[in-house]
Amino acid sequence: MTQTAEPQGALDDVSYDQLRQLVGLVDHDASTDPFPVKAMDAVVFIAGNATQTAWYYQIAFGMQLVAYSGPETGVYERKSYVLKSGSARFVITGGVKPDSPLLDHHRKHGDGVIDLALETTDVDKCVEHARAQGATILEEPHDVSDEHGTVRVAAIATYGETRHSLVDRSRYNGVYLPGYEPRESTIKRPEGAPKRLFQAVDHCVGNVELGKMDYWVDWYHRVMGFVNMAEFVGDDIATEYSALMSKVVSNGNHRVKFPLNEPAVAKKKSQIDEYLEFYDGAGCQHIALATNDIIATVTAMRAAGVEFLDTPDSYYDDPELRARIGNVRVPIEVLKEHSILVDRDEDGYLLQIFTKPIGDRPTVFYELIERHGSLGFGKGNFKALFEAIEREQERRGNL
Ligand code: TYF
Ligand code: FE
Repeated sequence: MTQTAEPQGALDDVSYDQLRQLVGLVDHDASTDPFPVKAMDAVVFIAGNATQTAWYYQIAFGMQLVAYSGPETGVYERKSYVLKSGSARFVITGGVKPDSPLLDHHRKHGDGVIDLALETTDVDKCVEHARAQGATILEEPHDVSDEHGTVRVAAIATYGETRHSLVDRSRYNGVYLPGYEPRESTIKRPEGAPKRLFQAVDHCVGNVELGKMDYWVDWYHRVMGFVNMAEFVGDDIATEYSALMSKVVSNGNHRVKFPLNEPAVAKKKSQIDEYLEFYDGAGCQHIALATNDIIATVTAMRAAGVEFLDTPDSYYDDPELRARIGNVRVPIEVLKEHSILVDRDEDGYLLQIFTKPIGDRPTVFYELIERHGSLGFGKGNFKALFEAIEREQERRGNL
C-alpha cells in the first residue's frame, strides 16, 4: 500500500496533493517499514509562560487554539495549549507546580522543543524495533482513553533531552489527547487576514555536539529506518564559510525531515556552538513551516512584530543569481523588498526566509518555506544565510 491512499480527514483540510507540493513528498511503500512513521504528530514546546506564549503563536503565527489541559481539567502539574495551522500542530507547555520536572528542563534549556512527537500506525512495533537497536525507551507503550476513544502512546529519547513521543490515534476522535478539552481562541483576527499563515511542518532541525552528527544520522537510520536526503554541508563548505556540517534524514515518503547540524572548526565561532552554549546541550534549532504564499505570511508576521534576518541588496543584484534562478512566481524585486531568499535545483525552486531567535536565548528560530518542486533546503543560500546569522551573532557579542 502506498501512502497516496492516506485518508484526507486526518490532514485537516490540507489534501495529500497539497502536502505533496508543500513539503515535497515522494512515493513510498510504508508496509515494510520497521518503524512506520506517518507524519509529525506535534511539536511540543516548553515555555517559561505557556499562557502568554500560546497567545504569541495565535497573534504572530496566526495559529488556532483548539485544546487545553491544566489545573482546570484536573492536570495540576502543568498548563498545555494546543494550536493548529493546517496539518501542523504545536503544543505549548509550562510548569505550574514548582517541583515539576518540566521546570527543571526549562531552567537548564530555556524555551525550546521538548518533544518531536510522531504519528505512527503501530506504536508497539516501533518501540520493539527501537529497543532492539539500543534506543532508550522513556515510556513503554500504553493506552490512554476517554469518552472519545483510545490513543496508544510511548516515547523514546533522541539527542540532548529531546524525545520522540510515538502516537497511534487511529482509534481516537477527540480534539488532541485524553485529558485535553476543546478550547477556542478568543483573539480577533485582523480584518482580511489570511485564513492561516502556514499549512504544514516541513522539517525540524537538530543541533548536536561536535563530532556527533554522524552518530545521530546513523541512529535515525538504525532506530527509525530513516534514509539520507541528498542535501548536506560537508567539510568544504564548512571551512569556507558555514562553520557547520549538516546532513538530512527523512522517513520514506519525506513527510518527516530532520536535518542534523554539528559545529565545524572554522575561522569563527560556529552559530551551532552558540546554540549549544545557550541551550546547554543538543536540541532542536529550527522548525521550517510550509506556506503556499510566503509573501502574505511574511507580511502578516512582520505586521505582528516578528523579526526576520536581513538579506543584503547585493544578493538580489547578483547577475549570477538572477541567471540561475530564472523566472519564479514573483518578481525578484518583490523578494528583495521582503528579504526572501530563493534557490533552484534540478527539481524546481523554493522561497525561504528565517526569523531571528524568538526567545530570550539565541537558540530556537523559525523558517518559512514555499516549495515549487524543489526537495532541497536552500543549499544555494547557505552563504548568504550564514553571513546573516553571523551578523546577528556579532550583535549579541557571541562571535
Ligand atoms: O534546514 C536547513 O538545512 C536550512 C539551512 O543553522 C540551515 O534551513 C542550516 C543550518 C542552519 C540554518 C539554516
Ligand atoms: Fe531549514
